[in-house]
Amino acid sequence: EALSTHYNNFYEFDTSKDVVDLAQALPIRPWTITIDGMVEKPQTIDIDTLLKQMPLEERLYRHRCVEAWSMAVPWSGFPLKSLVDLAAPLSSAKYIRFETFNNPDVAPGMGAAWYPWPYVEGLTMAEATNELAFMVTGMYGKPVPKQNGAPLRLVLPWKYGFKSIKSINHISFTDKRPVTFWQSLQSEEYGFWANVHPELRHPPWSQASERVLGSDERVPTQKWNGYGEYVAHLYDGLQGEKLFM
Ligand SMILES: Nc1nc2c(c(=O)[nH]1)N[C@H]1C(S)=C(S)[C@@H](COP(=O)(O)O)O[C@H]1N2
Ligand SMILES: [Mo]
Repeated sequence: EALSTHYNNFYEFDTSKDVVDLAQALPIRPWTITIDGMVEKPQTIDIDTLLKQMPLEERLYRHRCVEAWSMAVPWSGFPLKSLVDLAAPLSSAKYIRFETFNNPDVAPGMGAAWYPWPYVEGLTMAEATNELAFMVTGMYGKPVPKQNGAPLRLVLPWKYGFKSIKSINHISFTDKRPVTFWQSLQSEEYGFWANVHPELRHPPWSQASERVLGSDERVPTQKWNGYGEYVAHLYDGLQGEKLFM
């Protein structure tokens, strides 16, 4: 209770409320996504207009959290590559920068000045156009719940879960490597790449094994979260980078 009061004073909202309940305040219609930067077709597009143009499909992916748990999730959505094609990036574009809505009235935690809101993530163009990079609109055969990133989130199954930015409303194509939310907070622990590896991530805790949610099992963690045959080649020539943190 003391801790709860402490956090309530910081955040000025009722932290005893479950995040699932708080998340329901997020309006997800209308919702627009602004696509800009180094593209032939900058645009602000309504989510439903976008979805009509995207090839929707279902995928079952392993999900590996940096806090050493894992699960398999049946997602629905469309390949990020389809959205990249819609934007028609210029050859000068080297990275994509993703940004979340920023509204402390709806998401009171965003009022906390010690976090660099809004949430920002980034990918290289090669990563973004890889067949595994997936834009999610649903899970378990239903629209994705607000607490899980409605109406549009990213899923990158070979990277730690925190790369999977939720509730995206801004996608920029750029020649500068984006500085991600967690990098700007703690660059020693959270890098740009964040690919899953059982041995190489910076401490404080081991990534050698993972707790499988919903069971008492711990299983060994796999490099690239098991997706190496699809993604390992993306990193040829980048061995000098801290690919696994
Ligand atoms: N938009 C947005 N996406 C985000 C985050 C965030 O704060 N905002 N946090 C990331 C981190 S660090 C984690 S651990 C997961 C948390 O998702 P969960 O609450 O569904 O477990 O979302 C990731 N995606
Ligand atoms: Mo996290």
